[in-house]
Amino acid sequence: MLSLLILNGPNLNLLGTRQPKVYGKTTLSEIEAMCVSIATKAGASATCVQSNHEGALIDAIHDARAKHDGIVLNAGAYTHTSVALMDAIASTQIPTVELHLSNIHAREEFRHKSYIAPVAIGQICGFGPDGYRLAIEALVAHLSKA
Ligand code: CA2
Repeated sequence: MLSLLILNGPNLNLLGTRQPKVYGKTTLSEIEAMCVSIATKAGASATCVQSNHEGALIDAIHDARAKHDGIVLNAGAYTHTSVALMDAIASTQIPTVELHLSNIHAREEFRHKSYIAPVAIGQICGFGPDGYRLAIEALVAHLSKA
């Protein structure tokens, strides 16, 4: 059975509690429960991890080499700054889907740059929590082809 890591970065633990106009009212726990259910329906398992720390996210990507077949990554603001996260994905070569709740290309200029995009198999953004479903389905389809 395919094993997926759903990895969420800084501040995403606050989902549903602040800035509902930008990020919606759904909590991270609700999103994680949805991911497990969607992965199960797609014939995969999903492990959900969130950290506010860049190094912990890098460790989770390294650990995924031994445990998971693919990653859905919402790196939060580290998307726009972290060469280290980019290098972690590139060096482990784990198929990774970049995911954002908001449409980063329709927001401030600094959010248009993604260090994750060049090493991801694809990017999904702008669909809110439903983006996690799209990302899981796309990742499972990609891994099933491989
Ligand atoms: O749209 C996304 O998913 C983002 O990755 C979210 C990041 C942002 O820096 C990226 O540009 C796009 C921010 C996550 C902050 O999450 C919060 C949730 C609730 C309240 C405040 C922040």
